[in-house]
Amino acid sequence: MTRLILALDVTGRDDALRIAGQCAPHIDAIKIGYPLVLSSGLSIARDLRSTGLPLIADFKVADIPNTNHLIAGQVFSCGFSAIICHGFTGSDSAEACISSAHDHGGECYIVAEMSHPGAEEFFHGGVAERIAHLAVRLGADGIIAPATRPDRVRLLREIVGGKKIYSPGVGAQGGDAALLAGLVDGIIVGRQIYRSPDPASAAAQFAPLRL
Ligand code: OMP
Repeated sequence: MTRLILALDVTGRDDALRIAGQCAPHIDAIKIGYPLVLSSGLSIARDLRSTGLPLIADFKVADIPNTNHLIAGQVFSCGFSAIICHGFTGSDSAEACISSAHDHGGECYIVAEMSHPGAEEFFHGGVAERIAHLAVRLGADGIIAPATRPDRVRLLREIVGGKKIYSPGVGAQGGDAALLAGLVDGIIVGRQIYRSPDPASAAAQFAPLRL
């Protein structure tokens, strides 16, 4: 089964709650980050908990260990079940997020390679592979890897083995969900769903992946 994670990057509380409510039967988790939290406040996380779905905090945390620890503590005290952090900051910073997540009974995902074209400038040449190894070594719950480059996901899968891979970049960024089926544990989809005139139907189109 490949999970469907809705990237709820809208910038209004009402839109967020409406779209989340409509999509809830067709998705497995909701990911929120700066666009929604900066526009609506962190309390939106509490409101979204009424969907009953796991909430993933995508703040791509990338600071010194102490600051990472403080950020992760706030995230988990708001009821999130997982946090996404960067790995390029090094093992001590990543470890601060992982240990905070686990102390709160949550999960931590490390960005191994990003999905946009510019990601190739720094994540290629061995960096993504090193970050994936770091995620394994530190006991992260999984990695983020690009749906826009299934060949890279395949390579990173060899490194992380049975750890989870969540993959953004389907739809608006050009990634094809069918190429990820069986390869990743979840696809992260934003605009293709929340910009649709019928978000529930747009989410329901991914139903075959979730079987
Ligand atoms: P759409 O391109 O609208 O489907 O949204 C993709 C979502 O995944 C957005 O919330 C991005 O911030 C996020 N994302 C990426 O697109 N690429 C990455 O490499 C990593 C992420 C992420 O960590 O979720």
